[in-house]
Amino acid sequence: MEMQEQLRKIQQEAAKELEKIADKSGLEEIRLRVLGKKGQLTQMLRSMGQLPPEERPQAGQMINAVRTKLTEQMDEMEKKLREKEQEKALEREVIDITEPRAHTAFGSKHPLSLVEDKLISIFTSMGFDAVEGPEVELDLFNFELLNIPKNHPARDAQDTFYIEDNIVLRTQTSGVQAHTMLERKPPIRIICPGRVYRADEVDATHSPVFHQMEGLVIDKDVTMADLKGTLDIFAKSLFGEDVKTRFRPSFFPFTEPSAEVDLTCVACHGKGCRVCKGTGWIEVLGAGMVNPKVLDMCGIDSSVYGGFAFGLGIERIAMLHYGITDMRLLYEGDVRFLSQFRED
Ligand code: 2U9
Repeated sequence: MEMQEQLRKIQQEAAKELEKIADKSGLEEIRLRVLGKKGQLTQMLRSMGQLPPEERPQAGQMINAVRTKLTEQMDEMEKKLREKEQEKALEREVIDITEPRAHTAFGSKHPLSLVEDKLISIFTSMGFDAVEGPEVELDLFNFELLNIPKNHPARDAQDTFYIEDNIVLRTQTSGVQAHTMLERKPPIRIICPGRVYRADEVDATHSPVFHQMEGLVIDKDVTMADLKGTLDIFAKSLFGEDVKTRFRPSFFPFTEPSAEVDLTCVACHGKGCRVCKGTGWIEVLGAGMVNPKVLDMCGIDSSVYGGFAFGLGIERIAMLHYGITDMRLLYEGDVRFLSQFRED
């Protein structure tokens, strides 16, 4: 077969095959068969030696022209294949931003933590420091320094969990205030939130473990009006501007005089309802002027300094605030209950 004819055939066949190939490996196969070391064109170049010398340059030119043309076509095809592959990859990786996301369960703060945070925020904004202390406490700090004498019923094992003869699970956070008075000089303005323990049976309003926040202010010239004013601001910040406070005489060993502090009912605003048992008032705090005996025992000169103290149960505030009627819900960890308190 004449060389020209042969070249034309190689080119035509290669072009035809190129149109049909689907991927890179197909392309490489043709490249190898036509342009490779043992390929058709390479072999033709080699066999040029058999031609008469005068025909060789022209033959070489013709072969190289075909080679150039085929190389171009193959490169072109390679480019097309690469583009196609990229398109396919983009299609595969496309993200449907309208697709609903997988369900994610978000956690939420416990209602007691939410209330404790709120109480801390109200009092720190009035200049109080939040202070914490040990839950396992010496008799000295839990009772003695608070003027709760040896024969007092609160000390009874019926009411208090004893670890040893003179070590208890604290029944109130007051020990933290006693520690602070022995460590710091007045003026002292602190709140002490935390877990406390009492030997109570579990029911809708009692738990052997609950949470308290107590407050203490020690300075010169502190009066009961300061106590009343502080608790007024507290009550309004917590439950709203229209809330009023009412003091009723009471008794605590660590304060004298002492008072039980009522707020106008959060549910009926004082009209009378089931929550306040028709009275329009709900008992929320205990409070009083710090007993001078307590001041002196805690290293503060009661002839120079005076102060007030108060205490509240965090569970009680949480139940009033959220309308929870059974305290046990606060300890059961049921997510159906807890997830209602998401704040976002
Ligand atoms: C020191 C001096 C005085 C803390 C106070 C109360 C009144 C009070 C109760 C409220 C409900 C405890 O959670 S509750 O059961 N607390 O009524 N607590 S005055 O007085 C102190 C504390 C420490 C050194």
